Amino acid sequence: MTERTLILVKPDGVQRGLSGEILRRIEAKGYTLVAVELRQATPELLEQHYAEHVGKPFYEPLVEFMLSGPTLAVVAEGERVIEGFRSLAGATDPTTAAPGTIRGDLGRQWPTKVLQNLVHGSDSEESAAREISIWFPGLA
Ligand code: IDP
Ligand code: MG
Repeated sequence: MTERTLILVKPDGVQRGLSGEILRRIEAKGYTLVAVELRQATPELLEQHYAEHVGKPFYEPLVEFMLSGPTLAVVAEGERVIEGFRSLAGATDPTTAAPGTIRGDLGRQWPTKVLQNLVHGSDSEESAAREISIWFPGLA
């Protein structure tokens, strides 16, 4: 099967009306949308999704931020899409993310404890399989 990744337009992106622009960039790059669904996250789902960050200083602010509004959950497909979407997204810190990337072009620092950086993308094949099964159990 062709590689798949889990992408989230986080609540800041949805609230700012950037869902369409972000989907446009994924499609313009040539990846295929397999699933797109507007969802309200729950604390239980986020604890699974962000398992690697539980206990870190930014974990509680991260969960609060991710609960602040709906998230657009996306599965995209294509050769090397995991690496390719991370490249489209740019670095974690939106202030220094390269121009041309989603975070670099559309994101900035806000006076919040957690970095609001518009998107999530799986970082490995293992994470992608795990995260797709969390957000879209029917696709796994
Ligand atoms: P990633 O989203 O680029 O993969 P991760 O290290 O997996 O970055 O962190 C998950 C999310 O937690 C980030 O996207 C960002 O919203 C937030 N975050 C990560 N590191 C920090 C930090 O040092 N301070 C505040 N928020 C952070
Ligand atoms: Mg990550």
